[in-house]
Amino acid sequence: MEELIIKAVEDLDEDKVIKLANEALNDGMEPFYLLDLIKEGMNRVGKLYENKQYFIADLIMAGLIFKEVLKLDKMIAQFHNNNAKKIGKLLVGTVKGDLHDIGKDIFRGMMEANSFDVIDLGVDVPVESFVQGVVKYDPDIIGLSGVLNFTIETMKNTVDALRKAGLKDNRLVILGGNHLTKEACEYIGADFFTNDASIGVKYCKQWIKEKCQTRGHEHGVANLS
Ligand code: B12
Repeated sequence: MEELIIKAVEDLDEDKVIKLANEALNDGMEPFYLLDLIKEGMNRVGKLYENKQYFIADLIMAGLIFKEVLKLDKMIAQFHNNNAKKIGKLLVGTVKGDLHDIGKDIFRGMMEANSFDVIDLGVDVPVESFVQGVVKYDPDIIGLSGVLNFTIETMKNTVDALRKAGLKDNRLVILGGNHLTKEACEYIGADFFTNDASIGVKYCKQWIKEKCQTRGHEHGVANLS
């Protein structure tokens, strides 16, 4: 089943992907495991694009297929959270010049499902908008998403601007994107990076827990297990 799903994404066969995804979810496959399989299919699409066997229209199609999977009932239910008590606030966006939003949306959905209040600035977000967003919403965590290589510079500019404006202290800056490395994260000056949204969520929950404990208040700590 796993390989069939990955192959259907690679072949950009939307009907087959949706059919197999529904079957897998009904058979009890973990929704986030299904997303990992779709992501693997997207990686193959990316490789075919690099090798000039696929074109930009194929990347667009791959993006559309992923978004359809995210709309499946069982997937939406996974991102749904009835818990009114919020444990922290995230400001997230895809940095300037980059229009890829699927990874950001997955991270956002997982954070919402884990009781975070989320402000999503969208894609192609200029440095100034992140700075203004932090002033306006006072988030605990700032999430920068990007998959294109040059976003390392844009992310660095964003973190530099936050520091310059005195807005970085006591906030976590977390980066997400396939191209990121430990070296890139250090260069950018962020606190953490990942190419796996669920690892990012775990890190944020732990960070918030420690922040709450250090400050000695009970804000949402009970929900953090
Ligand atoms: C679909 C797609 C598109 C779609 C995007 C649709 C959309 N709405 O997002 C469209 C058609 C718009 C597109 C355009 C382009 N694309 Co494109 N695209 C892809 C593709 C196939 C899949 C991307 C994707 O959604 N992956 C699935 C998600 C789930 O993975 P992800 O983004 O990494 O996110 C995960 C983690 O990184 C993390 N995460 C993500 N964000 C965040 C944020 C935080 C805070 C945290 C904690 C975690 C986190 O969580 C996610 C889930 O685990 C990739 C191939 C690939 N290997 O990924 C190429 C790829 C990213 N694209 C590429 C290129 C070159 C382009 C174009 C420049 C092509 C062109 N010539 O025009 C344009 C750029 C447009 C622009 N300015 O942004 C290259 C990038 C190379 C590079 N590293 O610089 C890739 C790698 C293809 C390739 N192998 O060449 N693309």
